[in-house]
Amino acid sequence: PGESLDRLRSACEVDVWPEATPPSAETLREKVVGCAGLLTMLSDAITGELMDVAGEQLKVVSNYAVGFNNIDVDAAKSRGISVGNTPDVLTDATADTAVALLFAASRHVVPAAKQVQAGEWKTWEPTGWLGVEPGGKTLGIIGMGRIGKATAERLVRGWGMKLLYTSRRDQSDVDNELGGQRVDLDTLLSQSDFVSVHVALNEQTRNLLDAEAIGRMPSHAVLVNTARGEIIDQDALVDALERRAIFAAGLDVTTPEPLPGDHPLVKSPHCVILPHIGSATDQSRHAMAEIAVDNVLAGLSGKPLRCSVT
Ligand code: 8YV
Repeated sequence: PGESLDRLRSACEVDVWPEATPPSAETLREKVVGCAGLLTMLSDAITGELMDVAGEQLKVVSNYAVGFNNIDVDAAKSRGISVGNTPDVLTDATADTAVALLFAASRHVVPAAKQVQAGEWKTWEPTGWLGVEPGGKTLGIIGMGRIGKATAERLVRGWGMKLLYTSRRDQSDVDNELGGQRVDLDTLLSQSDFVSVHVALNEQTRNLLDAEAIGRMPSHAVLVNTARGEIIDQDALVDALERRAIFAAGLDVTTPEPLPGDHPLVKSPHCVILPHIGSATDQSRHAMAEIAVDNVLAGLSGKPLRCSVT
């Protein structure tokens, strides 16, 4: 957003990538040479090699996102480069998106609305567009971090859902405040009616939901992912949806992004896909930009970042 960019411009020389589509890896290599700071997005792969291509003056990489799986953080650390992200300010917007996807997928919102738009709605049908209801059912949250907890709060308080979750650590606040129960992934998948994914992408979570894991879900289950596409084995998801082995899926993230228009998930009437808009509110994106700029400016002056992951 413009104001944040103006603030950056008033403090340093800024070269902005002008196109909507991200630069190729080769263009990125050319662009980073001589930069002291990089303000990056998820689509920019910031490897150790790229840091070396940039040069020794590179002091900070500031990601315009809370996730930072596009950055080799260990390589940055070993080169004394600070890495920043934008947590907290997008928690509510992303949790809202998870809830929106859960309802959209559960109630056929997208194909039903498309039918109306196409002028194909002929009559009210007693058994047309039948969906599933979350009220009082079991919600499984995979990854009880900030966004997982905000999603659980909405659905437990608003819809009286029972809560199961996976987490690397004990979270007594979640158990006390939301009646949550920490379980292993297999238990969560087999006992939840609705599952929402909120883990960061790393080597432990890549393909966490593979064919075997998805196979544990009941056939009425709805799966939502606002985290990273790579956490779900997409071929296994296509197969499960085609066989109606789960009811529906709602995805804000896919592999790759964007998915080609003829991909079976895009074509599936049982899958709602959004173009990675989890944090896309005016409020969140402005707040994220402010943190990203603060992180660049702190890094350039050798100060601790406002939000650091190193
Ligand atoms: C960003 C996100 O908009 O913050 C994240 O991790 O996935 C989104 O909020 C996206 O990553 C663009 O960089």
